[in-house]
Parts: sequence; C-alpha cells; structure tokens
Amino acid sequence: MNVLLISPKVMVPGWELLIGGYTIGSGILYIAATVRQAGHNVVVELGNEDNIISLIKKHSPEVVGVTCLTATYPTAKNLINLIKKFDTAVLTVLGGHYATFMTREIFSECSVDYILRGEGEIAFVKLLKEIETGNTYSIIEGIAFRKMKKIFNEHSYTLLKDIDTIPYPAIDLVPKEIKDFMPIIHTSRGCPHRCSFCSVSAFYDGKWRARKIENIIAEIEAYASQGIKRFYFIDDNLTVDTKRVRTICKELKDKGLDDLKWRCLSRVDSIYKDPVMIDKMADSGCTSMSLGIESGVQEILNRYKKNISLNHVEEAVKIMNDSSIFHGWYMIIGSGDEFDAPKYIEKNINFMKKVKFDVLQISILTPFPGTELYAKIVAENRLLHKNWNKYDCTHCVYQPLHLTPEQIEQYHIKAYRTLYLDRGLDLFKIAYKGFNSGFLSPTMILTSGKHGMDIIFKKKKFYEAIESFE
Ligand code: B12
Ligand code: SF4
Repeated sequence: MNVLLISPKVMVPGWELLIGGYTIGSGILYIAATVRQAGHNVVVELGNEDNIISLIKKHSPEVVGVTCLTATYPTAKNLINLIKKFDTAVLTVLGGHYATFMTREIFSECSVDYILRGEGEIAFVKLLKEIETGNTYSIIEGIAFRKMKKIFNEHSYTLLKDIDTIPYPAIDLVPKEIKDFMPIIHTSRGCPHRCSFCSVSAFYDGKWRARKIENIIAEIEAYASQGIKRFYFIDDNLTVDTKRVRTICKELKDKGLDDLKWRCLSRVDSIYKDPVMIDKMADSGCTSMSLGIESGVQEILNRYKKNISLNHVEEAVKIMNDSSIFHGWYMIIGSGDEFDAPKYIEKNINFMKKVKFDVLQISILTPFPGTELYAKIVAENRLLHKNWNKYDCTHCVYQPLHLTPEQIEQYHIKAYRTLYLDRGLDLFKIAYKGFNSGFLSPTMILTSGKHGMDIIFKKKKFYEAIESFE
C-alpha cells in the first residue's frame, strides 16, 4: 500500500524558532520504519494547509497518517479535513499525545477515520493489513474508529511490550526541509515518575521500559558507519538506572564510539546520587545535558510531585558546573494552585539565581490534556480556552488563583531578563562552551539575542517576539 506520513509543518514558538527551522519528532519516523518493514511504500512529509493537496496528488496514498502534539493538533485537524474533502476514499489516521487523550473531542470536529491511542508501531501495521484485506472496521488494540457516527474501541490503548523488537527510526526519510537533523536514539521509553504537569507520565502511565544495551550500541554503530558524528539520546529520563548508563558509557568507549558527540535529558536525583556517572558520560562523548528543576519553591515542587529537594538541586548544579558537560535547565512559571501569587514567583526567580546554568529554558505552566494538572484545572473551571496552538508553554492558558494570566506572562519575561542579566559577562564564556559542545549554534544565539531586544526595547510579549522570526 502507499502510505503517506505527515508531521505538521508549523513554527510553534519554541525550539524550532531557535534552531531556525522546522522540526520532526521520532514518533513518525518509528512508524515509517515499521510500515516499511511490513512491505509498504512509505514517505514522510511536513504538511500544512498550503501543501497538503499537492502532497496527496504527488504520492497518491491509500492511507495518510498524521502525528500531533497538543500545540500542533489544530494544523493536524485542518490537514485531515482538507484530505477528506479532497478525496473521501483516502483513509486517515491520527496519533500522538493529544490524539491519545482527546479521542472523543477529535471525532466530534475532525473527519479522521482512525485514532491511534498509545504507541503505534505494531497497531498501525495491523490496521494496514486489515485495510488491505478489506476489513476497515476491525477491532485492534489501541485503535479507535467511527462507524455510522458511533465511536468504537474508544478506550483501548496500546504500549509496546518489548521496545527491542521495533526497527530503528527511518532517519533516511526525514524531509529535506529539516536542516541539520540530529539522529535521535531512545535507549528507553517513558519515565517512572509522575509529575503532575507532564504528558510523558500520563502517556506511558508511569512505565519505564529499557532497551537491551547490545541493541542500543548496534544502532549507534549503524549511525557511525554512515558517517554520523553526533546524536541525541532522547529518552525522557536517560539516567533512571545510573548503573545502566555507566555500562552504556563503557560500551561506547570499548567499541571506540566515544568520538561521537551526544546529548541527553536527565534528572537532578540521579546526578547527586551518582556524580561519578557524570564523569563517565563526559568521557564517553556526552557534551550537553538538559535537566528539569522546574521550580525554586519547595512547596511547588512537592505539588508538581517532582520528588526532588532544593538541596539536591544545588548539589546537582555544583556537580554539573564541575563537569565539562554543557548543561541546560528547565524552569516553570506558575503552579496552578494557591502558590500562583507574586511572593512565590519572586521566590522561584530568586532561587534560580543560585543556579549557575549554562542555559535556562523558562516555560509557563501549561495544562496538557491527559495530565493530572489538566484534570485539576478543568475540574476547577479555570481553563481559559481551547485554542490548542497557544498551548506552547509561552502563553498562560489557565486562570491563576491570585494573579491574572497577563501577569504570569509578564513574570515569564521578567524571569528570563533577571536570570540571564544576572549571569553578566559569564554569558560570553557560556556561549563559547555552548558552541564547543554543539548545543548552541550561531543562529540560536543571534535569534535569542534578537528576541531579547524585541522584548526589552520594543516591549513585545514573549510569544510575539519569538513569532517575529523569519
Ligand atoms: C524531542 C522533543 C521535542 C523536540 C522535537 C519536537 C517534536 N515535534 O517531536 C523539540 C525540542 C523541537 C520539542 C519542541 C516542543 N515540545 Co517536545 N518533546 C520532545 C520529546 C522529549 C521526545 C519526542 C519523541 O521523540 N517521542 C518519542 C516517540 C516515539 O513518541 P511519540 O512522538 O509520542 O510517538 C509515538 C506515539 O505517540 C504514536 N504516534 C505518534 N504520532 C503518530 C502518528 C501515527 C499515524 C500513528 C499511527 C502513531 C503515532 O506512535 C509513536 C511511536 O510509538 C517529548 C517527550 C516524549 N516522550 O514524547 C517532548 C514533548 C512531545 N514536547 C512537548 C512540548 C510541550 C513541546 C513544545 C510545545 C515546547 C516548546 N514550547 O518548545 C514544542 C512543540 C514543538 C513542535 N512543533 O512539535 C510535550 C508535549 C505535550 C503535549 N501533550 O502536547 C512533550 C510530551 C514533553 C512533556 N514532558 O510533556 N520537543
Ligand atoms: S517531568 Fe521528567 S521526571 Fe517528571 S514524569 Fe516527566 S519525564 Fe519524568
């Protein structure tokens, strides 16, 4: 069968603007790999309202699969509606975090035929097989569908039992518009923690599954043999099991793969518990790492169920500053409860001054469907709107208890301004370290500088400034 896989071609304010282009997640590339392995013709494209019909004409697909997050769902919905208007015979499938949690709402406003709930590698291939044999309404675990205005299999959900059985993501199918694509490797999927705001804990239901080390190393060897020099361990939390990470590092060295540069995401607790792991990581090619502190107020961390203490944060920051690894931290403005008050936001910002970060990405707390936070905000009737494209962590989309949404957005800017200006001349050293680590590119520095100027001198809102990127 001809299968067209689409990732929405959108500039959601965030990393794409900083990296100066469009982006694609690994999910759709994993789906592409399994579809190809099952013997179908598959192409991956970036789609928007302007190019979708020409893509359909070009590839003549029998099935179109579209991926989405919350912020990219509006585009995904428009694409599917346009496809079905153009040719009802083309079957459409939507997957991703938003699709998993908002199945019923999606069927009420989008002409999509199937919604994939959970991980799609096995279920999607089963669906293609059924469609090929003429069974368009089979019950398959993880696939909801609509027949005669009724929704079937709505609560079915699928997670892979063994993540070693799936092929490597089809990075050779990454669309040409994506500049400077860095191969993404998952050594594990999910996370055992259950932070209240996190879509990952909701999507994987607090489950963490690790791949076999031989399989991970074989994937890296495959990339190295193609001349690839850097990659991203994109696990939600690479360091859940620090012993395992040390083994991966040892294997990288033993196999002579330590000249490849890599980056990853980690957590404060594994760093202060096993600081030697950080040395091993640096020694085996790790040049940059991102970590969530989220808040400098212990009460808020407890509400987030983050399971870390501010003492541990300080310890972890010290360890990272003593290492050669370029480190980026995540911080959130907003708590979603009574701590949404000036006193606590100021306290949050003041604590972050102690964190001698290399980079800091500050988000506004965003209630993503499926999360505990979303359920709470909805139950308290404090969701301001469902303009999902604004669920990009730069807009305040809920009503805070003791502030206005605009005040939260102003604090977002204040936090950036205060915390970066506080680093003073260190910023030059940081830029140098960032270049060397491969984390920062000249485009990122120039773009962020321009955004900063627009915010300070033109008094633009944060999201207006980053939207002005061309
Ligand atoms: C790498 C990453 C990025 C990268 C790449 C973005 C991208 N487009 O994926 C960058 C840094 C650019 C980024 C940016 C953002 N990100 Co991000 N990101 C991630 C991260 C860490 C990994 C993504 C990934 O590779 N997942 C692994 C794959 C295998 O899973 P998957 O994509 O869900 O796909 C599986 C299933 O969902 C399903 N499936 C998905 N699509 C389809 C389609 C079909 C047809 C089928 C059959 C099945 C299917 O099958 C797939 C295979 O099992 C995730 C966390 C996570 N675990 O997903 C956060 C995450 C996706 N990001 C998130 C957010 C909020 C953002 C930003 C809005 C933040 C910001 N302001 O910058 C932007 C939005 C960017 C955009 N336009 O997409 C949230 C999304 C929450 C939500 N519910 O919407 C996540 C979940 C983080 C979190 N902890 O909450 N991100
Ligand atoms: S925020 Fe990080 S630690 Fe918490 S559940 Fe999500 S991925 Fe895990």
